[in-house]
Amino acid sequence: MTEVFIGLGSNLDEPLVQIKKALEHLQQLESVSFIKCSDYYRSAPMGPQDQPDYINAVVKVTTELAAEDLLDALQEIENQQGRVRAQHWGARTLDLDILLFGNEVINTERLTVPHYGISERNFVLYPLSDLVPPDFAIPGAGKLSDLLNACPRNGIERLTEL
Ligand code: A4P
Ligand code: MG
Repeated sequence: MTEVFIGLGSNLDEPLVQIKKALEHLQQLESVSFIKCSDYYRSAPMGPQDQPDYINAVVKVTTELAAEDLLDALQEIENQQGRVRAQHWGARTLDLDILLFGNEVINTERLTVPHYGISERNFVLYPLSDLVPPDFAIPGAGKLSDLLNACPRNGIERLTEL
């Protein structure tokens, strides 16, 4: 069993609905046990600015799957929810990223884990901090509290009314 953190992001077609639907899809996977989801956050787009704000969250699961098999399952959910790969860092109905896969460091053609943006993205670090203690260590990047201190909030907002 591996403990895995998955990042969720959406900024098209009712993002909040997309995130909730993605969580349902994740819960339906037989090979994945759902543990806990962070709060939802609204964040300004990283990348092209002519796109809507994002809703982001992080979810903690356990799985018996190998990392690339989990990636297959996540990409299938992205596709089910109408993901079209058009522009790099462009608008999307759903993005599911494997942020952490246990303590594993993976560098294959299809997979870089820990996710390459984990240590500097406000929309990853803030939701992650809902799920783990401040001294949580990210392989190769250090303590979560130090990463958070170094990361500009850039207006990220925790959603309270859903
Ligand atoms: N891939 C490699 N490592 C991973 C991993 N750890 N998890 C490969 C998931 N996939 C991984 O991804 C391209 C390829 O990355 C996959 O086929 C997989 O084999 P993609 O989802 O098709 O493309 P992408 O998401 O457009 O590219 P990229 O570089 O992954 O973008 P990001 O890093 O996901 O960023 N702004 C805000 N506020 N919130 C956001 O959530 N998201 C993005 C996308 C841009 N701006 C954002 C947000
Ligand atoms: Mg992605």
